[in-house]
Amino acid sequence: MPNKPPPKLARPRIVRTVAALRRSVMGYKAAGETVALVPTMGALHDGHLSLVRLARRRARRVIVSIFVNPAQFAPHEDLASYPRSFDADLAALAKANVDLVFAPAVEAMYPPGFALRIVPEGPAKAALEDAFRPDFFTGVATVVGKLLIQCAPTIAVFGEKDYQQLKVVTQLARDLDLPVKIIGAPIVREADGLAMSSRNAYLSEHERKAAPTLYRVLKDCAGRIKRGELPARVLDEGGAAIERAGFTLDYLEARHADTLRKIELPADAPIRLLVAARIGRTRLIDNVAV
Ligand code: PAJ
Repeated sequence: MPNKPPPKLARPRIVRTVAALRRSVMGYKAAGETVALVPTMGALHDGHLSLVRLARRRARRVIVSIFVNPAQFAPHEDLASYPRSFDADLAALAKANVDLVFAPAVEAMYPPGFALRIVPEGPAKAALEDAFRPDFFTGVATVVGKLLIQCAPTIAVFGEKDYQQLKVVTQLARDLDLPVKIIGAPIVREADGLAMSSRNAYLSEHERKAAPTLYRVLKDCAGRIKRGELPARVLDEGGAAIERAGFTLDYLEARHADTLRKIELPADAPIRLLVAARIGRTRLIDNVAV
């Protein structure tokens, strides 16, 4: 028997303009197909690909957007050095059976004369990421609002890795009456517990060794709070352990998992612990359920 050739992977269609995107989406919709959108900034890792796999299971057509969104970077942040790996991303997305990759240029997303900002409140003003990156969620809400309107997906998948972002986007879709279901996907981690992130590439060997401390401390704090210890005390000690590992702590907080409001007692469930800390030139975030 002749060997069967390996299954041919259809390359995803690559689309650079909103007009071309709309033509494809209209074709899907005319055929009665459901559409999932997975927004990304590229430099794809297995965390991103887990979102794509979830989307693949939930919709007939999967669109992945790759757009490093200047509007969500502050002037001192890493827009210029943000990792870009379009060819590798495309190969991974072909393997994941993605139908369409929307990769607009900055001018396609923000043409000359562009004059809108979506300024979210509620979960965007929880005094977590917003306290350290004041314009970040305006940039995120503006671009995600545009992407949801452009792609008109049935569902859109976001990672719990960016837990506050997931809440902001859920609220955005609700407040704008967008007919899309926002789905949260669990955090994918390296073997040693470090949450996968495009920014992990910035870590030196030494910093990379220290980085799993964040997850270790989160898990330890979650266990102690679950057993009834007071969150304030547990988190104080956790914060100190994170700083001993070489980090500068931005925050380590216990919040209500749905509303992000501050909680004081272990009984204020469900609780989510969220952390942000800097090591060298890299800022890492992570979170766990209690
Ligand atoms: P980016 O950092 O590329 O992440 C894209 C999506 O992947 C987000 O929903 C993020 O939460 C998810 N993700 C990242 N690391 C993950 C991990 N380890 N496990 C599970 N999911 C993970 O987040 C953004 O881009 C941007 O802000 C964007 C939403 C695209 C708007 O510009």
